Amino acid sequence: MKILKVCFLYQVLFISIILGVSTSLCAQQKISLNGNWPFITDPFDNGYFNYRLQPRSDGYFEDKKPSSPRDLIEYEFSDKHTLMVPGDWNSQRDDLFFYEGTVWYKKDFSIKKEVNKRYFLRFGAANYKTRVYLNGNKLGEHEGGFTPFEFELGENIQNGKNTLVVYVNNDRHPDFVPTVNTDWWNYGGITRDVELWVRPKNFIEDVRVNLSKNGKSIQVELKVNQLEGKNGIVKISFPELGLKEEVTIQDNRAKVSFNFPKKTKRWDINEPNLYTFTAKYESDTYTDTFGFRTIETQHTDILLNGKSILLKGISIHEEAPLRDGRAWSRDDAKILLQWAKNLGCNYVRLAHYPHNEHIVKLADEIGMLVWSEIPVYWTINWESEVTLANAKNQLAEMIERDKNRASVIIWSVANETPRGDARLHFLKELIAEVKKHDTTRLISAATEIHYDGKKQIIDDTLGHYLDIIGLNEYFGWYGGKPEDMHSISFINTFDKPLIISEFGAGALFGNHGKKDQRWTEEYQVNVYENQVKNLQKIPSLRGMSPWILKDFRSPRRPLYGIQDWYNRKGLVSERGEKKAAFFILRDFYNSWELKK
Ligand code: GCB
Repeated sequence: MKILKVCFLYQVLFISIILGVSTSLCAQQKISLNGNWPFITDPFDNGYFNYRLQPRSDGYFEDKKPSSPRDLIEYEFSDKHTLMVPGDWNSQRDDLFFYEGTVWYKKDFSIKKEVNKRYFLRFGAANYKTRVYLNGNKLGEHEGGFTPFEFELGENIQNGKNTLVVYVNNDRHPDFVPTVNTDWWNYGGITRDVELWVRPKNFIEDVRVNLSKNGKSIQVELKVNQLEGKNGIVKISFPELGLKEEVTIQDNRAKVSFNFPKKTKRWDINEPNLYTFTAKYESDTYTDTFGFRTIETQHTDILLNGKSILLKGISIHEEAPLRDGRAWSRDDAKILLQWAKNLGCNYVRLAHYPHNEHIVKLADEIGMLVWSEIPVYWTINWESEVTLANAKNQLAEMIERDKNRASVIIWSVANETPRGDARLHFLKELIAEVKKHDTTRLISAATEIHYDGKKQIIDDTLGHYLDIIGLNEYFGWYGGKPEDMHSISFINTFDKPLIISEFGAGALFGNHGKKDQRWTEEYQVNVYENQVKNLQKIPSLRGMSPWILKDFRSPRRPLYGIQDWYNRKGLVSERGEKKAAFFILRDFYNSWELKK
C-alpha cells in the first residue's frame, strides 16, 4: 500500500466542511469516513444469496427505502442501529459477542466532485472478507483481515451525496488464512480507518527508500500513476540532509541513488533518527519520514548497524490496552508500546497477523524493533493452492505497507506449524515471496518444540531457509515443572541466531497463592524466573518475546472465574494492571547483556 500525502488546501477545506471533519491547513488529502455507521446483522447471508444460495442481483447493496406503503423491502439501514467504525463488532454489543458471519454497513457522505481529481476509497483493514458497493455499484472485494486495500471510484462517485455499503463476513473456513482454529478471538468488522483519498490525475503512487547493505548509499525507487503516461520530471529531496535530485520518469518509474552523507545519523533503538523525504510530481507532493539502518545476521549474531544486539522483547496481540476489542488507534499503540518500554524492551513481536499502521509508525518514532507476521497459524491447509495464493497475497500486502519502516526488521512467515513435506513446500514458497518484495530484512518463523528426552533439539528443516530461528516453548506450563527447567538443554543445530518467540504461563491478576498453584501470580513468577535463568545459558540465544503483554480474548479459554474467555498469559491484565511477573521480566531485561 502506498502512503500518499498531498497538500491541496482548497479542496481539503471544501470537502472537510461538507463532511464535517477537521483537517489541518496543509493536510494530506485523506478524508476520514470513521464514525457511527448503520448496520444490519445477516447471519444467513440473506442479503447476498437467495434461498437457492445463488448470489442475488437485488441484495442489500443500496440503502433502499419503500417508495409507497405497498413496497416490500425487508431490510433497513437505520441511524438508530449503528456500529462504530473503526471497531470490531464483537466488543461493541452484547448480542454480537460471539457473532461470526455477515454484517452490512452503510455510510453516507457528500463531496463536490472535481473533474481534475481522482477518488479512492481506502480501508486500513476489515476482517475477513469484504465486498464494497458505492451507490449500488460493486467496487470490488478483498480477502484477509489485517492488511489495507483500496478501490478507485471513477464514475461511481457522484457530485453531492454518495452512499457506501460494505459487506463484511468473518466466517471461518479450513482453507482460509487464518484457518478455523486459533487461540485468539478473530474479531469481525471494519477494524481500521476508512478514508476517502483525493488525488490529482497524475500522482505519486509508491515510494521505496533503502539504505544499501554496505550502508554507503540511499536508494530511492518511485512509481507514478498517470492517466496519460508521460516522461515528466520528479523532484526528490531529503531537505535536512541537503540531498536533492530531479529525475525523469521512465515507464512511470524513477530511481535515484545518493551517497549516504557523513553527518547523517543512523536510525537506532536509542536514537531513532528520522529524516523527511519529499517527492514532487506535477501538482502532487509526497512526504514521509525515513530512518536509515542496516540489519543482518552473522553466524548466531543479529547485527543492527553492524553491532551485535539482543532482542529484549514481548509478544503483543492487537487488543486495545484499556478496553475490550481490537486496538486501532495511535493512542492504543502509545499505551502498548509504553508498557513494552517500561518492561525494558527494545523489540516487540506483533503476533499473529499484521497490526495497524499506527503502531508500526510509532515504533519508528520511539526506536522499537518489530517482528511482523502473517496469520499462517497452526493447521493451515498446506495442500491448497488457493490457500497458498491467499497467504502470499497477505504477505505481499504486509510488506508493501511497511517496507519503509526502519523499525520492522523481521518478516515472520508462520507460527507453530507442524512439520511435514506439504508444510515445508508451502513455507518455502512464502519465503520466496518475501524475497520478491524485500531483500533488506530478516526472515523468521516461530517453530514448535521437539523434545528428545531432556534435550530440546532445534532442527526443524524449515530452519535452513530462515535467517533467525524462532522457537515457542512452554516449559513449566504445558509440560514439566517450572523449577525443573535447568535440566533441559537446548541444542540449536543451526549456526543461526535463536529467538525464543514464546514462553509463558497463565495467571489471574490479584489471584495469589503458592508458587506451584496454577493461575496464581506466584506460579507465573515461578515460570518466568526459571525461564529467564535457564534460557540465557543457550549460546545462540539472541532474543526472546514471552507470551504475552496483555490478557487477550480467546474462544479457547472458557474456565469460569479464571479465564472467562481470556487467555491469562498476559503480564498485564485486561484492565491494565501489572502482574508480578511483569517486574521479573523487567529486572531481567535491565541486566541482560550479550556475553562474548
Ligand atoms: C502458542 C501460540 C499462541 C497461544 C499460546 C498459548 O504457542 O502461538 O497463539 O496463545 O501458545 O497461550 O497457548
